[in-house]
Amino acid sequence: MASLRSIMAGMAVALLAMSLQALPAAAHSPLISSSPADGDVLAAAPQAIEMKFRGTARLVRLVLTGAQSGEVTLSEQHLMVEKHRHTVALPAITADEYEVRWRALSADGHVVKGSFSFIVSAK
Ligand SMILES: [Cu+2]
Repeated sequence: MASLRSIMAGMAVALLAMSLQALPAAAHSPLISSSPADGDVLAAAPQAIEMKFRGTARLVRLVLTGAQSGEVTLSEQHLMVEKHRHTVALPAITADEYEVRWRALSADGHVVKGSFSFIVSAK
């Protein structure tokens, strides 16, 4: 039969595991998904970039760079708006390999950042 001490130790481990899982979820707003997604190869240029965060987040920086075409100038309307799902309209972009580098503020003020890439293939 399990001793009281080992039951208590087991409960402590379970509680610790739960708190470790719960903390980042409550604290940060990581990116859950994007469209285009990382590694996507598209037959046509996307008209927007969509980014979905776990919680709400404010985009503070989003840079779209084409390997051949260079940095794409974007409107700044999407910046500093607190949302769960951000849609950033794009101008017409050419066939190229693109990287999106972004930085955002979680609702708790913590910074989250990352990058993803996609390809717009030539017709
Ligand atoms: Cu946080």
